[in-house]
Amino acid sequence: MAYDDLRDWIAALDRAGELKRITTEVDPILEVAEITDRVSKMGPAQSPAQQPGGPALLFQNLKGYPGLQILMNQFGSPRRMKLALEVDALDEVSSRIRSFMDVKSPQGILDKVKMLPMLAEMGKFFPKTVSSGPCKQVIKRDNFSLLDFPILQCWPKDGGRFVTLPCVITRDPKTGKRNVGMYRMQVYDATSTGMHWQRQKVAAEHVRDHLRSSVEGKSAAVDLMARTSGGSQIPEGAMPTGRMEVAVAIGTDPALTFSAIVPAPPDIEEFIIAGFLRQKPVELVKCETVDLEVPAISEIVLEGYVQLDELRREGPFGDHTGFYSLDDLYPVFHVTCITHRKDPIYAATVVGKPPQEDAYMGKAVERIFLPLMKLTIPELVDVNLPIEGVFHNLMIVSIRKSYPGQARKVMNAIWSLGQAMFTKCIVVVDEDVNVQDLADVTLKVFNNIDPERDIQYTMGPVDSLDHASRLPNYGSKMGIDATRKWSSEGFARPWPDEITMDATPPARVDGTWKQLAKEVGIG
Ligand SMILES: Cc1cc2nc3c(=O)[nH]c(=O)nc-3n(C[C@H](O)[C@H](O)[C@H](O)COP(=O)(O)O)c2cc1C
Ligand SMILES: [Mn+2]
Repeated sequence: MAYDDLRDWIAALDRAGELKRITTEVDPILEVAEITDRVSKMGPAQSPAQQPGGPALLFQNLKGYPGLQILMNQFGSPRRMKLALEVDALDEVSSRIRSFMDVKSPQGILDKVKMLPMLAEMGKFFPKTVSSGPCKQVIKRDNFSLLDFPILQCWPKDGGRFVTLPCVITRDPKTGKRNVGMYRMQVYDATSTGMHWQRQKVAAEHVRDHLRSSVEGKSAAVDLMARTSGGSQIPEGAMPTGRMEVAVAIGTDPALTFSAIVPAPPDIEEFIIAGFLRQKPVELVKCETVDLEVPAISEIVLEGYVQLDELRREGPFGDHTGFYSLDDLYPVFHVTCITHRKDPIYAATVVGKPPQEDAYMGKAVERIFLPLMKLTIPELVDVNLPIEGVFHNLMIVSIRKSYPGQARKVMNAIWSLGQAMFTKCIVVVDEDVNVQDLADVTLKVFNNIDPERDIQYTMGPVDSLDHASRLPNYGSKMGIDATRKWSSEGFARPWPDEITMDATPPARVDGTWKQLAKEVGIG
């Protein structure tokens, strides 16, 4: 049963004992983030009854914002992430994806009949446009202000207040397809914000497509791209003018919010992904002032545009790397209309030193994408993105190795696979290593490598949040081939056996273990 909207989801969290209401007065400036950070770092040690992540928090008494509420930490634990996607295990989502990928060409009428339920289910993925919805309860075409909402400042050195959980909707000018991406927005004033889509993200490409189509000829387009590398470079020379429309939905059902962070191929609309996850179509309504659609159930909708020739300093911002991301140049979002529900609930998150809420969102992506990664990397067995590796710094993968050099082939495949291109360090192990067990990984990897031989460096795009790369967005990456080396890979020495006790003595020891344990003092 899909969650209808944010309120339905809040009610479900409440029923599951996963929500706490905070009625003490709290300031959206620094305090909400501080409280949420403390709660999100609560773990079994602090509260044995609790799982890691602490509860979701509904702040009901906000300094300066009477009557408004903020929802924080909604995805902030393994259990809530599963609840959000309505599964008992995240692997259920991967199995559903696999079942759609496993479709064979039907051999006869019976096979075709068997496919019908699947086709019927697919019908639920596609969004529906409806004539109106709760997000239109209040429509403000003028006299609106972003400052009417309890937008957070999270960290002391942040450049200001940031919208931290927005679903940013843009349209591909070539195909007309819509994209939903989560890109933070720094509030500049009542009607404008920054738009932090990083250079390699889909909405940034939409901007570039508008720019490309504003010049004549391919060489002019090549020249324009070189001059306007977005983000970190000030464009040299005259820029084409024009606008790109943008709509932002804040506070939706959890499947939709989650779909905005999913690293989907650019041509797949996140509305379809959300429909797949919730098994019910996303309902969309037309915007008032731009040619875009937004989820009808959104708590708050911001409509507006970015100017193609305008960039402004954005940041710094305390980021999920545990460091402030440096300020840089990004487009400016100009708001033309705000619509919202009555007494809107503002949904936000805080990112900073892990673990925080985004860790569990990232872990869900890791599980859900494994079968999709296996499509292009069939030898892949398992993947672990350790939380402290902040997703783009470290990926550990196990493979079923069957030919020389295969670990390096896998690294290169990962570096060319969507947003996995950002991975700064890839560790490849054999399938007998459990990548989820960092102790096992550490033991095997560092025993098994000859660093000079087994480390592969490459250059390419890196995450915009990487503060160590020699240039913004461009730097080096490293892969460690920690698989066992074969003679066909030039390894001429014998390979030692791993230590395991054979069966006979342990069986004898097992038999007398009770007595032995007493003598050792552990029984
Ligand atoms: C809480 C949170 C905040 C994020 N903020 C940004 C951001 O400011 N800029 C950005 O480019 N990506 C950000 N991301 C990652 C993107 O949402 C993610 O890469 C997504 O796949 C982008 O969608 P797209 O592939 O449609 O561009 C954030 C993710 C999360 C979970
Ligand atoms: Mn996308």
